[in-house]
Amino acid sequence: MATSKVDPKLNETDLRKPQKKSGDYQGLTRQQLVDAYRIMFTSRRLDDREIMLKRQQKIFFQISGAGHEAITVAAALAMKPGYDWFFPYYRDRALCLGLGATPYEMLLQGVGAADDPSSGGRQMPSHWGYKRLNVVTQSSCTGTQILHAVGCAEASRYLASHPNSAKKVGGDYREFKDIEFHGDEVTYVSLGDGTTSEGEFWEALNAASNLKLPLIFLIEDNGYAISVPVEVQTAGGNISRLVAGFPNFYFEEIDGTDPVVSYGAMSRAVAHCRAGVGPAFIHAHVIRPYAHSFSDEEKLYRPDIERQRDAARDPISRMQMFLIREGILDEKGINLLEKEVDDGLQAAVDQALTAPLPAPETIKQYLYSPGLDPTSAAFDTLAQGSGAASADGEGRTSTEQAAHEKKHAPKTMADLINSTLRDEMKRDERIVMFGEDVADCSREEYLRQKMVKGKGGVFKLTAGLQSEFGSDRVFNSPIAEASIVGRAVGLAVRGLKPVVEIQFFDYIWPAMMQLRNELPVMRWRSNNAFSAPCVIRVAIGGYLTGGAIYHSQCGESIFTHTPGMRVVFPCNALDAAGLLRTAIRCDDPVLFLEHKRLYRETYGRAPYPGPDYMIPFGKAKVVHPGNNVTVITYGAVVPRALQAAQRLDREHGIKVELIDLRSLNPYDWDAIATSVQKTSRVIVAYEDTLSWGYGAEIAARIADELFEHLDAPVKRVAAKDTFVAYQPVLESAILPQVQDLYLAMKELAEY
Ligand SMILES: Cc1ncc(C[n+]2csc(CCOP(=O)(O)OP(=O)(O)O)c2C)c(N)n1
Ligand SMILES: [Mg+2]
Repeated sequence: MATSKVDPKLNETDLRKPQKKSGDYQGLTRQQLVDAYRIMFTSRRLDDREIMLKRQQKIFFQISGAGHEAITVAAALAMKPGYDWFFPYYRDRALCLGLGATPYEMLLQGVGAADDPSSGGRQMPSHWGYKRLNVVTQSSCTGTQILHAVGCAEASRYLASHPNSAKKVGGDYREFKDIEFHGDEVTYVSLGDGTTSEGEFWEALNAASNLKLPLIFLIEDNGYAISVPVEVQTAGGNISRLVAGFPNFYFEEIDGTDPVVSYGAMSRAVAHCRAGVGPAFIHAHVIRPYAHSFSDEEKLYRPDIERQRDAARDPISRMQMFLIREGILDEKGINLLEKEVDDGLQAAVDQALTAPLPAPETIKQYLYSPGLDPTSAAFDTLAQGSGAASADGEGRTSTEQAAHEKKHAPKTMADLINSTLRDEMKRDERIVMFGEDVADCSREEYLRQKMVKGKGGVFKLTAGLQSEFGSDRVFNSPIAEASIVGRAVGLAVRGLKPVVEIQFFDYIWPAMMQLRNELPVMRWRSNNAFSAPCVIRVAIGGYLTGGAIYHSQCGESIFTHTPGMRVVFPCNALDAAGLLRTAIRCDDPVLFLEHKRLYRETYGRAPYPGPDYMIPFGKAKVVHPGNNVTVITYGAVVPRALQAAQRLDREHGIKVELIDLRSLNPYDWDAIATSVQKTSRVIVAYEDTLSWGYGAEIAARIADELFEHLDAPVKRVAAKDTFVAYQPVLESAILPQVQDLYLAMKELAEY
């Protein structure tokens, strides 16, 4: 770990000057040029070898970096592996070779070998990920990586100004998250021309520009996205023209098939970013001499004439001719180099084809942290003051007594979430918080001059945190949900702990790609080389009388259906505090669902449980003991089911065992099974729409594993299969009410 300062001698004008002096090859030595050619040629030949292997069905997919070798090898030469950070895409074979990945390692991914360093046989080839080189695991989704790169660049900035946060600490996720950083490190992200159409690209540009991040965007424009030409993707056909208005950027548009030109541009981009003055955008025009992938037949949409035009710019032959023309290598030298490459590749292929395959028993390995289990006893602590006789006020002065009473007064769920966040931020400098409106006030001077009190969230859950911990730890984000989650992924990959907020569950959907395909998959797909433990807090749910369709949604089962994601859903203040702390300290991504209706409810208030109170995931709570009917539920249905159960007891002496699951993935099967074995009758009740919901899984498992213990059919009580309407009469008819629960319980008890 080291930090270094920005070079004060560098200024904008110097940085922008092209250093073109004939013969100096933009600062590259003759040896570096030969090395560059070796890498480019290796990259192309490796693509050719893989294509052959695919034809022979020895590997199962192929996508090439052909035509992109010059700009990507230039990027490798201009940057530092294991120091800078890389978020490449599938065409970046030459980048990875240039940084130090070997052909053998790449072939291991092709065959899906156990020792494939990128994924252990879990991802397609060309899905790079090399921990030692800071090449971060990537998915197949076009564009998701751009937001990770933004988060990574933000982490660089944050760590430089909070160096102590990088210290290793035992007892929580930090034990498993080593942080290394350098004050002037630069992040690289690449993408194709077609991918610039993704919203995530624009969200990333906006953030990088606004925050002046040390981040290089490399657009590898080969003119096509599979079969769709660039003028269909990009208004006017040229992305450089569209992005030119973003402030703080260093821009260049270049011929990316020329390695020397490419190196010059990449070096200037790196210098701009290292100087800390803002991001860079290199738009490199390249070619795509092969089809999109092995599965694509490009003759269907590209005539020969186009391909011939491209062939004249092929970076491999251009570089070869350049080396000969400049007298750097003669034909003999070229032949020798190429033979060496071919021989090396043959050996690598032979070795990769006999590499051991991953064992089927390992399929679930690394869905979650292997180091820290949030269901374990380490996360089971007592609430402060619990069990002690706190009512005894003897010997206190009246002021002390008032303070004592205030401290021990019951707090709402909103209060205790706020105090948990505060306590954790105090304890752990790696925590950063952002989201829409989470800051007290973005215009800090208003706070400083005490002109305003500050907002701190639309529900005020983060109130006061910016004022206490600073604007680089708690800040507002643009209204861009994908970017909230995507940036969190990038920060978490670097070892920080983002605790971000999605303002309303109803608006989580723009982040769905990140929540489904990135956040919970990082660890599994990289075979534990990377992970992104962070907390996504989401205000969820209805019963608001007037919340309507877009402020009442649930939908938790969509996320419990995603392996790798922890999902918790507390229903009272104490559980919210205990589970949130576990969420923050654990080493997995957690979706933390906060019911809006319960934020300030009288039900479930509790005194402040202290700064270390934790509840392990996967532990249900029996809210009301009974032996006639089991009701399994969570969230805002808990207090409603409790009312129904109490009434049933009062009126009919029927004893309902009410179980609050509290965490939905993992969930407490033992508690369910124990209760069902006792009562033989079970209802699963939840606020979301009935069909295909969380209850379906629980009901199916009960039917499967507890069938012989049942005396009645498994019932569900849930919302009607429609949207939540605005008019309270409709809302009441749609969401499950106390009366619905009461009737279902009674009916089942009498079955
Ligand atoms: C979000 C998403 N949509 C669609 C795809 C399918 N797909 C894979 S590559 C690709 C084209 C990408 O084109 P471009 O960004 O120009 O990169 P190139 O392959 O040309 O280098 C598409 C549509 C995907 N992987 N991800
Ligand atoms: Mg393209």
